[in-house]
Amino acid sequence: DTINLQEIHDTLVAIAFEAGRMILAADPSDISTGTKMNSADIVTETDQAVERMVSSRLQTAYPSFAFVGEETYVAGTTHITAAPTFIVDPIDGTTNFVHGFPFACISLGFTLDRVPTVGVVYNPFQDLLFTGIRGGGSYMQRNASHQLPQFPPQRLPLAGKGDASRAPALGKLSAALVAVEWGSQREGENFEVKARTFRKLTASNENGGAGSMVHSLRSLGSAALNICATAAGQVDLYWEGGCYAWDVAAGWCILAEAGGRMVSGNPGGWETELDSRVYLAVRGAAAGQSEIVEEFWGVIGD
Ligand code: LIP
Repeated sequence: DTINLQEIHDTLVAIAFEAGRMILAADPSDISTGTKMNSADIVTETDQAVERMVSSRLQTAYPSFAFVGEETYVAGTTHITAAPTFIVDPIDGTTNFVHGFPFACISLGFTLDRVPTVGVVYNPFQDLLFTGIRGGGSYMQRNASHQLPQFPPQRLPLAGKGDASRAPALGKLSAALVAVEWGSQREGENFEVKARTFRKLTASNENGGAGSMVHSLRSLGSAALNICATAAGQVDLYWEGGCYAWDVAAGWCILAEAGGRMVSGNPGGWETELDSRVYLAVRGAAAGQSEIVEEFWGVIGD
């Protein structure tokens, strides 16, 4: 059987809009059912309800495909294989959702041979949709669920941010806007590396700091939206150590189709895997961006 990627894309977009309606209808003030690792690692009943809806829709539409979801993942037991697989984060940005900070999304990825092949990321608070199909480009659409003719999908990267088919110039690290996240891991060496890296990226060179002094750091609170912002060219880089495949699978396809690249957040990892946990997303065609990536790896490695 040949797999119809456009049909999968359309199915995922319809599911994303349904999930968006559930997320907007939920009351974030009284839905916290508990935490996972610590008080910064939050899960809500809405995360679980959205994942149940998504998995039942996908099970009906594509009964033979595998499904990996954040809320039903079992460490050590759930594996991403070469099979056609949906990789789903029902709410990426749960902390934002709980606080009513309007940056949260549903992230729906589809992989073939472990390669991100379709990606749909939808922020219902902004009605903002990002989509990508491998080989077919990636797009951003405003007022997406209303399908207003004055808001057609815009090809990524956005105008003025390069051309996905060429290698657009991306300056030095010191001219970059960089997305980072604190994540939910708040102790030990993992925390120290984050704190040290953020400091080195922002410290002024003039005062004897070892930093590259980027333009600034941004933490949107959603890995998937950070990757989409990188694909659009709204930020130049996004670094995080501690994500899972469901945080990145959809965005990965969207970024690659915008001419960007996911590499390892650890120095030297030009080739990286969906479940490597430590990522650096880079906008622009990867071939032209080795300098800024090496510069960033230098900051981590110091
Ligand atoms: C979270 C991300 C957040 C990131 C965390 C985690 P959740 O996902 O969106 O930006 O820092 O590592 O992945 O728990 O909201 O789905």
